[in-house]
Amino acid sequence: MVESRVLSIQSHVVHGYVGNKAAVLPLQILGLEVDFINSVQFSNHTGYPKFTGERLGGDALGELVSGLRANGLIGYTHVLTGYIGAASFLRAVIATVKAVREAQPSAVYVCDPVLGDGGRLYVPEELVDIYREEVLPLASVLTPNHFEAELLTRSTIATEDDAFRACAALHARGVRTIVITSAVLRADGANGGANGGADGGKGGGDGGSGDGEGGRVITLLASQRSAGAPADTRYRIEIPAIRGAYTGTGDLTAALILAWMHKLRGGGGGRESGSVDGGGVRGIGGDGGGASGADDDEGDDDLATALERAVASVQAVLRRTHDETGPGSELRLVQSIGELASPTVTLRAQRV
Ligand code: PLP
Ligand code: PXL
Repeated sequence: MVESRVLSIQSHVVHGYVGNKAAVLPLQILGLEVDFINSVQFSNHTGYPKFTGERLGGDALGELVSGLRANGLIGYTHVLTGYIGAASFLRAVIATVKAVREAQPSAVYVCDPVLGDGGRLYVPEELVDIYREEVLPLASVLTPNHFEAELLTRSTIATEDDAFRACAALHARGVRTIVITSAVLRADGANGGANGGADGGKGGGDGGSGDGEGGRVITLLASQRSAGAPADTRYRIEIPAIRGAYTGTGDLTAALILAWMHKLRGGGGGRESGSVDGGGVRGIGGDGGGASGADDDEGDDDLATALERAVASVQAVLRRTHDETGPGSELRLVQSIGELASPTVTLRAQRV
């Protein structure tokens, strides 16, 4: 295969698993070569009562990139970015993506546009417009959550139709693949009703059957636009929520989507990624490839399979974290290496 070289620009935390601490190990486990720049070095994530540490400035990022470029080391096949806390740093990231593309025009940029969640912004508001105007035209793959998709499209998303309308608007800005990682949708209309089947399936501690997560479903929606194709390819995965707030989930999800899209090629602008990794990747997870019950056989099935495997690993990590440590704890990443390497797919992507 074309060997992957990922440049991951994300947070480092001494304790815990967010940013690069959540992304690098899974990428490496899946066989991707990853160079990482730590955009901050904090004692722990910012959800704790206290955190200490330092941020990398935009100029310092530029300096590292100039060193890489001077040695001919900037030809990355992928760039991955997550939480960015300041406009000056975001602008340096934009310059970095452009520098990588100069050396490697086909480089795939996977952008998790971290802005906020549940109606609350946790970056300066000026970042929203920079993402919208300057980052979207560069991004190959975008992984917003529900709120971020709304912010980036200045729309309200209540239904699946709304969500795909937002995806269309993002495609129009130049993004080929959009994965809304955690939409919470009004269950009216055509789908939704079928959720019950996704048997929350967690034995563990809290005796389920009450309300709470009992039937709560998070919906992952994906839309891919290919040049010349008559319509966008759209998928839905309904995911039973696991109780608790697990910081770093989005970072892990984006890294796994990058890795599996690469390993299965197909998505993300992979115009020239010649072949799949050795090692019989298709066999992993035991499904010999008959991806996801989609009724036709477009190459885009690779996206469905990539999403299924990413979700399977994330679910396994969250379930283990929930069962072993209770809600709100750090991801049990190291303990989940098996499920990261060989996800067992149970939740299938439905073609929409
Ligand atoms: N929660 C669950 C249970 C998931 O499976 C996923 C992604 O697969 C997420 C959350 C991702 O959510 P976010 O991107 O908002 O962190
Ligand atoms: O998971 C996103 C993230 C990244 N980086 C830092 C964080 C968080 C979430 O809290 O604190 C430093």
